[in-house]
Amino acid sequence: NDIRGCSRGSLIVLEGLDRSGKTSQCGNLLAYLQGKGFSVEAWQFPDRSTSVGKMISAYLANESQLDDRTIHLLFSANRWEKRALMENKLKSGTTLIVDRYSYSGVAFSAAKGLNIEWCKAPEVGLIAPDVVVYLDVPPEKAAERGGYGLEKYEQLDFQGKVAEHYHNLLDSSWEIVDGSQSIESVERQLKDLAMHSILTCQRGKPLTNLWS
Ligand code: FDM
Repeated sequence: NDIRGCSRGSLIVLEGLDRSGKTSQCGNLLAYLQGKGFSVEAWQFPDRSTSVGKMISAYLANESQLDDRTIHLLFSANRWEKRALMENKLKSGTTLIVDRYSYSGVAFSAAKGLNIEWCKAPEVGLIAPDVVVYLDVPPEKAAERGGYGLEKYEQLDFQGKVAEHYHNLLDSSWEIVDGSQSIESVERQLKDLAMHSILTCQRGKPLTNLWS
């Protein structure tokens, strides 16, 4: 069993409130890792390109109404429809930088008042991230950054509830990065965390499933 021959990629997830800077940091990290010669892709959830993703997108744009549990399960299904591809990519050595994952799923639905265990259940069996980076920005500060757009969840009081639920989900696989620092400083910490995770996976860390 030649570790070099079958070394796998790392599953790196970025989480945070809307306007926490996640999406631009994912882009920066992608460019950095590509520059280092790694096989790497940037993904995001929801993946709006699939038919489930289009239903989610219409919901977020307030073009359709769905019951809270229905939309929760669609977000989850949107991850399930990508699970096999995700596993193949990781096993073939590609690192994935993923903008939002199951933690968004739980934090946003729990913020509406749904039971947390109920919210976690459909996520069980998805691939567990190797590292979850939480870009920590106070909701008030996130709201100041150019303001929120018109999507469903982009309101200060709701984002405050989401932040509380994110904090309840924190465990030892999370790395909290203070998103109020300069972009460069956040970027530097992300690079270090990503490199560390990639090396750990190359050395044979096994893939595991949520919810662990
Ligand atoms: N969102 C995202 C959820 O409510 N559940 C989920 O499972 C995911 C992945 O969808 F407000 C919310 C979070 C955000 C919205 O996300 C769209 P982007 O990152 O703005 O596309």
